[in-house]
Amino acid sequence: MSNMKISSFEEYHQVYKHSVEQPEEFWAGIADNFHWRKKWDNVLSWNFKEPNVKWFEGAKLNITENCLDRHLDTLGDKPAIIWEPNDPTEDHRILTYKQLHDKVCQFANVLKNNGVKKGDRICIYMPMLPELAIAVLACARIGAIHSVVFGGFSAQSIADRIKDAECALVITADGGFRGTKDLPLKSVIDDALVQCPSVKRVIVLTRSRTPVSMIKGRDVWWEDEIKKVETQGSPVCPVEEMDAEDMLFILYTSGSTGKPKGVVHTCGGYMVYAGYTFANTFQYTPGEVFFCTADIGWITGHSYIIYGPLSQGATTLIFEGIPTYPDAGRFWDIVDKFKVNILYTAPTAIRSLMSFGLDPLKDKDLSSIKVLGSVGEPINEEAWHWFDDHIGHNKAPIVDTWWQTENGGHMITPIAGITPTKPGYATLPLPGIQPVLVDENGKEIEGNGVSGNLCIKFPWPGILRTTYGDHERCRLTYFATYENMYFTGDGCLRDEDGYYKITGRVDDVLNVSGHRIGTAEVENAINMHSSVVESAVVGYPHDIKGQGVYAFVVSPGQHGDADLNRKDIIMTVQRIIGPIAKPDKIQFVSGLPKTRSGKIMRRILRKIAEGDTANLGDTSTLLDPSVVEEIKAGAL
Ligand code: 7RM
Repeated sequence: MSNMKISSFEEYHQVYKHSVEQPEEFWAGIADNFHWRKKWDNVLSWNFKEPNVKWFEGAKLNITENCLDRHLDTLGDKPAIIWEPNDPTEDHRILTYKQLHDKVCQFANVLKNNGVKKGDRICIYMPMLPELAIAVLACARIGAIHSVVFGGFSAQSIADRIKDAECALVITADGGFRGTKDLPLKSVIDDALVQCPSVKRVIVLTRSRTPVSMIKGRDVWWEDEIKKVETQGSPVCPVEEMDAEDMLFILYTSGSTGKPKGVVHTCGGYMVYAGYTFANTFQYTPGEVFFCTADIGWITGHSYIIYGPLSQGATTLIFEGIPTYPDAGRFWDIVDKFKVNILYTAPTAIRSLMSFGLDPLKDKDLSSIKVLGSVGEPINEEAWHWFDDHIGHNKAPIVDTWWQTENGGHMITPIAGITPTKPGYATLPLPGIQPVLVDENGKEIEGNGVSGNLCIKFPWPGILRTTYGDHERCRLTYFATYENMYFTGDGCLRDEDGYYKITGRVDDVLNVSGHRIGTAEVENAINMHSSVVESAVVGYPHDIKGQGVYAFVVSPGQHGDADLNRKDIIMTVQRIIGPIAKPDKIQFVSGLPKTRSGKIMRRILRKIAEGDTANLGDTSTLLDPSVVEEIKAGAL
């Protein structure tokens, strides 16, 4: 399994060169580190025009055989999952590889008993429990396609995702705990399902034992279903033999239009890429404890809580709660308690914890930490240094990993202890990844000390294959802007040494606390409020969240005062999308700055939201330049 790991900077250069000159040979060598029921006939066939990308065609595998079965002989009694509850006084749980294997088999049999077949889509809406990982792996084991929806999404968002994928079954829990909050998960699902006739069955795990309605013929308890398969005898569930290019999962993500896209990953390529990047970036060695603080509802959780670590026989830590509960020392308590060796978190969490000062670090033993990781958004230098000084004690390399839902795994990142780090920089591409910077005309910008739009010019095994149910949308979003390239939507700088620094999105996508949110999505939600005529949403720099959501809203027929109307609009966004998209600032305006052709000039609104009203640039093409003065005067 460790044949994939690069062990020196010199080797990095050699391997990188090989990966560009002989990509098929390179990736076949990586793929040889996994268990295939049948090897591939062809490593790669591709064109970015349609697009049509196929990795390891003809190969047969099951990702859970790679994550579970193949480790049983050597690691059966070693911990696969360590689970830490929200409430520190509740007991933690440890599942060995053997126990996890048995539980996945059991629940896979539950799914089969409930009529689930290969290719069916299953929506999972659960708290951060081992059972969430079990549900995901059970789907993968029988060839069902999981679509995990993050717990912070509303009933409406869940319904949209269930309908888009035509899910047949939902897996949820009665409720969940996060900090001081009780999340009413089943109740949210009940609201969503009013709109979803495709769902015939809901499996409900007990966690919070908040009262829930259980509809006869539709809703069943997880524990009852487990009892049924237990009485049926054998806990084994043979794996479904999957084609490398069969779908593994759908994960919805925001883009510049109003409707989230269902990013599709397939079995073979995704497995290879999640495992390869996990092993290399973090330089994981057997026995280490790996703690990724992301939620399994995001791609980071899919690749670096579940599939990456388990495919490499690692011990992965799942934390149910939040960094600040019961206090801002919680992460450090967990590191201390389980002797965490690798901690992978987000800049927004680091900035939030920084704001509590060094008190929460007192008496916490962080000496187990060997590697630190950052993901989700650009990390500012102040946060980078705080992480380095106070958490890593200047001894743990920080891997600033740049990648996207669509990429499946790390793309541009330091390799811990092997390649150099640089504060604020994702640094160098992993072997197999060919980044390019392009100008507005799609011309490649060569040399160093340059910046442009970041594209990737050659496929890698973890690239998305399509957007569910709408291949044309996949082509238009990622492959049509620049010919023969995958367009990331990110701006990027390549410094004099050839190191990459991601500067942020160049499209209408915000990154709020590491969550991707489309401005059009938020505008649609705001516009659903009865008093609103139109709105424009932009991002502004926010000390903790990275970006905050600033909404300019035309709302003539208000009920009550402006403050109440603001709260009504926020409630509307919470209902339509979920709490993660709530505007931080709402400014009521009498009109939006538009060009004569009716296009909103967001550039001007962005400047005003940033507080940079001194140089708004050319406003002469505006239909009514006077609205700009009004908006400037009322800026929040
Ligand atoms: C993993 C994840 C993707 C977007 C991406 C970037 C931003 C992610 C970094 C980063 C700077 C990083 N997937 N982003 N990681 N920007 N440095 N290390 O977050 O699909 O949810 O978001 O996040 O803009 O395009 S995602």
